Amino acid sequence: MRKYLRLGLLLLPLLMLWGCPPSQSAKKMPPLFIITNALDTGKEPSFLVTKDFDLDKNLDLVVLNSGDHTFSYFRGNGDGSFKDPVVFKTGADPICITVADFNTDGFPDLAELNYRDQSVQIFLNTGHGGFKSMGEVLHPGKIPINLVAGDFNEDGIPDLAVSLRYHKVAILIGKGAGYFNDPVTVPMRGQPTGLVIDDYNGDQHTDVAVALAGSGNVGVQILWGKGDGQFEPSQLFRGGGQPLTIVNIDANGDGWTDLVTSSNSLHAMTTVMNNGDGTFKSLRDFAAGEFPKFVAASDFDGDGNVDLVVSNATQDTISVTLGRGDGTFVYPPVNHYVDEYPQGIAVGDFNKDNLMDIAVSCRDKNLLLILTKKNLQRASLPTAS
Ligand SMILES: [Ca+2]
Ligand SMILES: [Ca+2]
Ligand SMILES: [Ca+2]
Ligand SMILES: [Ca+2]
Repeated sequence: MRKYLRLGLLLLPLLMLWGCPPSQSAKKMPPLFIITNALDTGKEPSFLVTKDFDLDKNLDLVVLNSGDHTFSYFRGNGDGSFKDPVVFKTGADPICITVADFNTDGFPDLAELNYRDQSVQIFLNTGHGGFKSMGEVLHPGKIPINLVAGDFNEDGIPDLAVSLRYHKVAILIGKGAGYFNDPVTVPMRGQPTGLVIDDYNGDQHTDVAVALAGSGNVGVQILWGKGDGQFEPSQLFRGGGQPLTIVNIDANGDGWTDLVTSSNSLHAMTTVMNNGDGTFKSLRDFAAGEFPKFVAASDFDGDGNVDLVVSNATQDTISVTLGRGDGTFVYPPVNHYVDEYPQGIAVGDFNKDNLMDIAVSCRDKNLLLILTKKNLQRASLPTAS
């Protein structure tokens, strides 16, 4: 029985391909990036963040190794290469990480979510090329899924918002020095998955945008921040079929932050436009690759319009979808073959050529790949004067 099930799962993508032949006009686009570095990680690397953690002006990387309950910290050399990683032990099944300076010493710290332990752990940046786990383990609530940091009560200390499977978002107010108050929950109209922060209504208070997926209501809900750590949940907005990932993007350049969600099971992405009056309008879904896992936004071709990069887990590709600047995106996306089961994506200028690069974790090969700009790389090198 199991064997047939597995066979069925293998055939499923094929059947889906037969079911939806690519459109005749869809021509192949030349890749924008090439793989210029491959770094060894721990087991099953997943979620990935980039930041200059040691303040040497070179971007660094932190990747969660979900398979061996650790994270790897790679310090950047500023030329697209990285030092050998330092590895830190997490709780069981780390799946998500957020960066903020929790003890306000100037060095960015980490908050990391452990799915099986249903816990959040804080790792303070020692400033000497490492992190130190806070002894205290936070318990935000039952089945935490995702987390994000922001200063919700405007006291200068970062706070946390954690999505909980059973229709809640937990808010943990930071007390400084890496400590937090007990969680306070806000009820949601569906099962929250991904969440991001920004000021979506221009009242200078940080809000939280939450994707809702699962068996009940689906879409996007905003938690309007009041500036004192409390939130007012918005109505439910349409925001994709089963949105699991959500990113901020000003898709039409009007200064209001819009959202893009990706629906992993439906191979679709959705732009959710911010009307600027506290409401949002979702545009027609557009195609992603197979099983889009993580999404990041940046202007990759330098035309001033924000583009998207998506990891297509079962296709072993990442695709760059170019933005038109009006909330819509060019079809087909530009595909780049990476390695097996790409997951986490981070975007930054790792080699300091003023062009955006991409880092992607490949789960089944325990690799972190660095992709840099293909053609312009040489030409943009500074010339001797
Ligand atoms: Ca650095
Ligand atoms: Ca710090
Ligand atoms: Ca705060
Ligand atoms: Ca606001």
